[in-house]
Amino acid sequence: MTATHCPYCALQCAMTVTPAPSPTAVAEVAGREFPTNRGGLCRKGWTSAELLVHPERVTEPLLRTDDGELVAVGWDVALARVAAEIRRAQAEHGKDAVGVFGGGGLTNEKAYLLGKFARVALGTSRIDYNGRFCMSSAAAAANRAFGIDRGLPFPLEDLAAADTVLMLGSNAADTMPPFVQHLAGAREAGGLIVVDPRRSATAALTADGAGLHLQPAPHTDLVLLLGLAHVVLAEGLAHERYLEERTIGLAPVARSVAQWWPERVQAATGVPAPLLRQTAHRLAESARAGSCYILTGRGIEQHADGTDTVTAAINLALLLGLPGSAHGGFGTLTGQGNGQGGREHGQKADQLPGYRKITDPAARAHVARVWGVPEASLPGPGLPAVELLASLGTDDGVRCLLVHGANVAVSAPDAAAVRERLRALDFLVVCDAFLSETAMEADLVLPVLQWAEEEGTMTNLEGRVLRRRGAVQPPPGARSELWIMNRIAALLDAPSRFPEDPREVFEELRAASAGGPADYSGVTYERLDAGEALHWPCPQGSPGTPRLFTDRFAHPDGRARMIPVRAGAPVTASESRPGTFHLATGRLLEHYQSGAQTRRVASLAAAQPEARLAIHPGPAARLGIDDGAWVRVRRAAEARGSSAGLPEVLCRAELATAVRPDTVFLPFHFPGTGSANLLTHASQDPFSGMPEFKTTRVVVEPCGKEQP
Ligand SMILES: Nc1nc2c(c(=O)[nH]1)N[C@H]1C(S)=C(S)[C@@H](COP(=O)(O)OP(=O)(O)OC[C@H]3O[C@@H](n4cnc5c(=O)[nH]c(N)nc54)[C@H](O)[C@@H]3O)O[C@H]1N2
Ligand SMILES: Nc1nc2c(c(=O)[nH]1)N[C@H]1C(S)=C(S)[C@@H](COP(=O)(O)OP(=O)(O)OC[C@H]3O[C@@H](n4cnc5c(=O)[nH]c(N)nc54)[C@H](O)[C@@H]3O)O[C@H]1N2
Ligand code: SF4
Ligand SMILES: [Mo]
Repeated sequence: MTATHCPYCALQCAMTVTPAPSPTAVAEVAGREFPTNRGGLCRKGWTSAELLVHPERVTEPLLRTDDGELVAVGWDVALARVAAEIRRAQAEHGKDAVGVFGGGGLTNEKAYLLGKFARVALGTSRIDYNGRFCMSSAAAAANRAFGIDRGLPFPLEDLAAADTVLMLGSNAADTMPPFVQHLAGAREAGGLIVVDPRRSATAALTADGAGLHLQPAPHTDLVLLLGLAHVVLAEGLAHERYLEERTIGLAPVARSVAQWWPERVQAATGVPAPLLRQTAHRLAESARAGSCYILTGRGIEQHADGTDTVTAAINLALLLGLPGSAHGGFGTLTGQGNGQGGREHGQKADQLPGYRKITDPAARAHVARVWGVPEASLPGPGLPAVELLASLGTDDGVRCLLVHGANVAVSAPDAAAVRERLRALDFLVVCDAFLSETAMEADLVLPVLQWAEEEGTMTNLEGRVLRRRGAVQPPPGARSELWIMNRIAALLDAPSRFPEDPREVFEELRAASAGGPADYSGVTYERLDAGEALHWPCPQGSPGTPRLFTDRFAHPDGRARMIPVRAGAPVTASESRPGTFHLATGRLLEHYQSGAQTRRVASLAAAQPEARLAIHPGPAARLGIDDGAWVRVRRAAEARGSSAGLPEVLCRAELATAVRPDTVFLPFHFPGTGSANLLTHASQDPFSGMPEFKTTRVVVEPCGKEQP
């Protein structure tokens, strides 16, 4: 029996894995006592070991033949081919013709080595990762307000004291089920307030006096938050001493919210003015006399103005005196298993290890010293994910791409265009344990280890570093990604070291991160194995930092920045044309992300076999759409003209009063004609590079009972 953590989300529930007597049988998983999950697991965690011995697992390198088939080849052939393709692309088109796309599910060791591999072995600036689609808006907002970005700057257990928790665009009841335990106090006190256009499972937790559900039109949260700030200021509810002592920038923020009185906010969002006032008063009362937390999720972040929306949420929290105080706080619920650590160690286009900036000369000098390479040899910042993907196969773009831990063919915005770009590459290498939809496009698939077969560390949503441990033997043909990078670096005659032992990589990561914002130099495998709870920053000899901001924020003057933000174009909550809706996308409890993993787990696939468009019974009846009928969904902008050849979604409808009459909801876990990202578009947040995932104007048409 080995103590480790779940492979999937950022809650990183603690579990034990007990190998089965036969190597082809499924290992046994059980929940383990830990402060975040308290022994609980969700259905994905319970079934996670099934994938270790899944018949569809890739166990040999697969190379595409001239006939388009993927055939098994030996590792020597596979790696020699990768090195040859890298050399060829770079000889013909320059260093930046080779790109790397990483993932927020990689261990810290793999994420760190991947960033080093790109900059040192490949000499390319073109590296980014799927976390760009996840936490980037929240990260950008936290960095500019607090000077540092750690999703939760406090341990989850602190929520036990809360009598009010405002959850903005997070459906944790489905996306992190064991997290719901931490809301017990707030629900008992009637103070769980959920902002979601949908009556999500989390919004339903507010029933029976447990709290309030605010149901704004999609993409109107910025106005809603400006309105809450307006009430707090106009009704004298702000924490004046805190603002005076710990922040700068109140005056311009106060001016910017003056125009958003509750009745005007009601007109823009659909949230009744009295409910807005009640919410502001509740937050302020518990900030003063109880304990109040504000948490954000992807619902308010995955927008083209996501950074500004999170900034508005931070401004509200600062007005109430919450961040860093003993009576509450502000935080963001990180998503992927190592979403936090994955954004600290250098797989992001603009970063070096330790959450350092690649443009900062001191940071470059430090990291170059640790790596033993000249500072001038380190490339500058690359392109954020959307732009990186758009550059694939273009004349001056990336010609050869290596993918580690992402399934962009399903999960990137405007997925049909992304697939075209993948096909335009000269050579695509995908490291995965399964033939994901992206791997299906590859010229070469390299089979990698899964979570229970490797050692390493993960950093959970609280910034706490955890040990991932090998519990079962991997299949003979699969290799660790550290080994793969080591071998390719050797074939390329790369300078510096690319250790294949995770512990050695971690030792180097400690040195590279030392002195940076995310300082891991005091974290060791020994301390973690001894059960110490280490939250970064954790310099040498430090006990770690479970709570940030208790005395100061991370800006040089110690103060948080209040930054005025404005709502964009006027937003209307009403359905403008029959059949036209806001499309909101998101998650189901049973499936994880692109579904490459969970669609292969029989019990999860049986519970949610296909994409279904949730639509309110009112508009459905007007359009003649019955429950279970097939519908065609197109982007509204394109539905007006001729749409021949343009992407569209075909899937079944599911009548649901949980969605607003002006909104439809589609999960993004499915490929093929039900793939939500055929409809999303790649317009980006200017600060974070986050695409607009959460709202697209679409037209829905019935197509009858039979599959068209
Ligand atoms: N089951 C499951 N769990 C997961 C994952 C998974 O794929 N499946 N993925 C993990 C990852 S990487 C992440 S990032 C997290 C994500 O966790 P969440 O942020 O909880 O997940 P989402 O379902 O993307 O979005 C949350 C809610 O946002 C709402 N929403 C949509 N548009 C808007 C809007 O304009 N305003 C507001 N206020 N809300 C809106 C949706 O209705 C949805 O209920 O989950 C993690 N856990
Ligand atoms: N419309 C819409 N689109 C979205 C979102 C949304 O809410 N709406 N959410 C976005 C968010 S928040 C996220 S995080 C992204 C996630 O999007 P994806 O990148 O698609 O995430 P996964 O499905 O987790 O893909 C991970 C892949 O890596 C493999 N894998 C797992 N572990 C490892 C490993 O250690 N090494 C390697 N090499 N491979 C591994 C898995 O088998 C899988 O194929 O999707 C984004 N896309
Ligand atoms: S909540 Fe997240 S970490 Fe916990 S069992 Fe489910 S998927 Fe795994
Ligand atoms: Mo995510």
